[in-house]
Amino acid sequence: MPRIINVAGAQLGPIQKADSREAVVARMIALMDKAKGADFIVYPELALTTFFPRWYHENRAEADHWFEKSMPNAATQPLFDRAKVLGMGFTFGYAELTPDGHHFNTSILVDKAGRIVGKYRKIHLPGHVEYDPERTHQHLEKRYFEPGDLGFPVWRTMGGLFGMMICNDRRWPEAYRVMGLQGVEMITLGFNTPSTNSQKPDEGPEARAFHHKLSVQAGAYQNSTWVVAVAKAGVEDGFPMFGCSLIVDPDGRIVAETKTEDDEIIMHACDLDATKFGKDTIFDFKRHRRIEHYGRITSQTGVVLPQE
Ligand code: ING
Repeated sequence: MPRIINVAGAQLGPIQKADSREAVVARMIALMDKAKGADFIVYPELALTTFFPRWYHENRAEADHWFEKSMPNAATQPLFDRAKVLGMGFTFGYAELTPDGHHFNTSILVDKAGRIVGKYRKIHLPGHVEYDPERTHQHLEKRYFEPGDLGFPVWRTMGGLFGMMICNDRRWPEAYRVMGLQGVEMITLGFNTPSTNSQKPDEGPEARAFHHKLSVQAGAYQNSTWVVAVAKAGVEDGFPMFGCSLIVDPDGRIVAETKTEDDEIIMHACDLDATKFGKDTIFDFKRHRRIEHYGRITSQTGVVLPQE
C-alpha cells in the first residue's frame, strides 16, 4: 500500500538586506497558497532574512538583529496560522538566538496540526571566522554560528520518518548515514549557495550545481531516502546564489527541479514506501555494513597519512 505524501519545495528568490521579515513571510504564505493540496512544504535555510553571513561585523553582536529570539514569533505566527488552516506540515530555516545566548543556524519541523515536532541545528558550518581579504566574497558562518548540538535526529511524524540537514551538511555523507541508520524516509534541507566559489572564481554556477546534485543524489541513493533540497536563490544586494531546488527519490533520481532563481514551487507525490526496496536489499545496512573497519570515521577528524 503506497504511503503517499504530497510534497512542495518552496524556493525563495532573493531577500535583500532591506527586506522585512513580514514581507518575506507574506511571500512564504503566497507560496503555501500556491501549493494548496500539499501535505508538506519545505522552505530554504535562513528563510526569513538575507544571507547575512556574507557581511562582516567586527562586533558579532551587531549581527544579532538577524536572529530570532523565539519561534513562533510575531513575524512568523501568520505562517503557522495559514499552515494550520491548509492542513500543511512545513519546515524552514532561521538564525536562532537561544535565551542563554547561543547562536545557531536552525531549522524546525512542524506537523499538520502546527506542532513543532523537531529542531535541527546546522552541524557542518562552512566558511571562516575572520575577514578574509583573499576571498571574492565573505562566508562567515563560523563567525556567527556555533556548530549544532542536537545531532541528526529522525522523527516519526506525518506517517513517516523525517530528518533534517542544512546546506553544507549535504556535502558530508556522514550526515545522511546517521539518519539512514535511524531508517529515515525523507530528508529535508534548505540551502543558500553562492553561484561562485569565493576562493576559485572560475568555479561558476554550473560546477556549483553539479556538486550540489552529486551530493544530494548520492545521499538519497546510498540511504534509500527521499531528499527535498530547497534554495534561497537570486541576487541579494549584488551577490548571486543559484537555485536548482530538487526533489530526489530513494533511487537518487531527480523527480522535480526548479527552473528559476525566484519564488517557485515544485511538487511531487512522494511514496515513502518507495524507500523500502533499497533498505531491504542493496542498502540493508544490518546485512552488509562492516563497522569493524569504519573506526577512523569517528575516531579521526582530519587526515593521517601512511608512514613514509
Ligand atoms: N553554503 C554553501 C554550501 O555548502 C559552500 C557553502 C559552497 C561550501 C560550496 C563549499 C562549497 O552550499 C552554505 N550556506 O552552507
